Formats: sequence, C-alpha cells, structure tokens
Amino acid sequence: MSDKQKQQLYVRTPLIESTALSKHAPFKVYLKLENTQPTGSFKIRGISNLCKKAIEKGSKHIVSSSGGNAGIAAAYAARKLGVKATVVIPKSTPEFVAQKLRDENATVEYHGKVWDEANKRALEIASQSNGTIIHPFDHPDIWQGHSSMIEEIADDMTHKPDVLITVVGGGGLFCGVIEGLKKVGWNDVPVITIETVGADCYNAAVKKGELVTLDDITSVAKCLGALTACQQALDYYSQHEVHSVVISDKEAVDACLRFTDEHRILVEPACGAALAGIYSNVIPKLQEQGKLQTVIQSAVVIVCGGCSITLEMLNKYKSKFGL
Ligand code: PLV
Repeated sequence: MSDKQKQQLYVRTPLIESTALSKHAPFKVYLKLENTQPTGSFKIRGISNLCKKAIEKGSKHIVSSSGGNAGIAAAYAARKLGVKATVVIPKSTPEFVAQKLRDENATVEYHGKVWDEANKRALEIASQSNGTIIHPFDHPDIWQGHSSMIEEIADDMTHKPDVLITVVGGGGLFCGVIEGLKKVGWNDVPVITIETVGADCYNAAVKKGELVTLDDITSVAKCLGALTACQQALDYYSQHEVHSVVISDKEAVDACLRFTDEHRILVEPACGAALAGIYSNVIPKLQEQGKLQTVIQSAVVIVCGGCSITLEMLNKYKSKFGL
C-alpha cells in the first residue's frame, strides 16, 4: 500500500453535549458532528474505505452517482488518492454542488430527475471506461467505514446512550450505525430512523416487510432521495430495536432553522430530519404510543451534515413552509 493510500481521509468528529437541544427534551442530547468532516458530511467515512479498496485492486477511475454528498466524498477521496473521478448527479442537484465537485477535480455529468436515474448512467460510464462504480450507500465497505463513527462515540461517552437518532436515505448510514453498535457491544441501544414524507422508502419497506420502490422523490430533503432502500437496512430492522419515523418537510426545515440559530451550524434538510427527532418531540411521541419502552436519559443525534444548502436556500424553504 502506498503512503497516499495509508492516509486517513476522514477525521474524528466532535461529540458534544448540547445544552440548547437538551432544553427541548426531558433528557440530555448529544450531537455527533459529522458536518465537520472535510467533505461536509459523514459520507467520507464509508466512501473513502470503498475507494481505497478499489484503488488497492488497481482501479484508476472512480465513478460515483450521487445526490451530492457521496459524490463530493468520492471526488475528494479520488483526488487525495491520485485517481480520476466522474460523478453523475440528478438534475435536482444545485449548480453550486456541481462546482464543489469540479473543485475536487471531478468530471461532472447531470443525468435524470432522481438519484436512481443518475445511478444507471454512472453504471454505463463505469462499464465503458473501465471505471469502478462507487455506490453511495449499498456496499459492506461503506457500512464498515460509517461504523467508525459509533466506535468514536463509544470512546467519548462515559456511559451508554439510551437511544440513537439517525436519518435514512438508501440506508448506508443506518447499516453503518448498526454495525458500529454491534462492534462496541451496544446491541441493546434502540435506533430511531427518520425520513421525510416523499423520501420515505425505508418506512414503506418496514411497513410492508419487503423493499418498496417509490414513484418519485417529492421531499425537499433530496439527499434522502433514494427510491429504494438497501436490503441490508431492511434485514437489520428485524435484528435490532429500530423505530422508523416519518416527519414532514416543514419539520425538517424548521429544525434546520432552529439549529442554525441555536448552534450556528448550517445543515441541509436531510440532516434537519435527524434534528427534528428532538425539535418535533419524536421520542415522547413514540413513548406515548408505547413503542419506545426504555427510560431515556440521554440521546445521541447523528448530525450527518451535507453541502446542498446555502442561507439563501434555507430562507426560500422558510418562506415556502410559512415558518
Ligand atoms: N445522500 C446520498 C444519496 O442521495 C448522496 O448521494 O449524497 N444525510 C446526508 C447529508 C446525505 O447526503 C445522505 C445520502 C444521507 C443523510 C442518507 O444516507 P444513506 O443514503 O446512507 O441512508 C440520494
């Protein structure tokens, strides 16, 4: 392995106790600040792991399909590891995100309305150019990479948290969380998975007991916008205590606005959805429904981050939802 390949591309992120968010809950809220990764989201953990393995096997060209953040992670990893990157993004991705990809030296192609269509094009490019496809969420090396965030949390906390809150797009983050919990022996820590209405393929799958493909992504949380979740995420549902919750776009945007004021951190609605777990009282609501039976004294929220947001966009969402 070359020195380039040995370098760690993700950073150990802070875990902080949030007095501001704890004021909204009858328990202590801890935040795992994945927005502080060099690429702005947790994605670099899993994607860099997968890219390194591909390059070790001789790959010279990384091809990624992405709603944005997985692509930025793949482009960053490719640049640092000295190989070429092509990223296919759906047309819903803002131009400034395409520019961020170009800033990482990636070739960018817009294709399709949603991520699933961009992914088909990425598969074509990879087969035509002898490139390696880097899936944004459905690969064991991605989950293994993401699981490192739970190992860090276990190292940093003096006690086991009573619940963990995360979002689900295609389920890569969630699978990483479950694998991390297994690794640190926290098999009994319940996980709350949050999605927004119109990007809720995981909730649809757990309700039906099989994978469901949505017709379209209508949520503003485009980065949660996989039409179908990965099978492993559904399999983990029956192996771990998981509570799948769907919130509105308005709640996700409201959480982004409040978080910006209270923590001075700007995140996209995909991440606002996790924060809505606190701001929209998801835990007390689950308890009222008798669904979360344990006493909750502490909760960890995975602040997954994301680059697809500007103050101007957040203000537009604010007006759109009458906030
Ligand atoms: N975003 C993917 C899929 O988009 C991407 O290509 O970047 N939070 C943020 C900020 C994200 O960007 C994503 C995924 C998620 C959460 C959900 O992660 P997942 O897909 O592993 O469940 C269409």
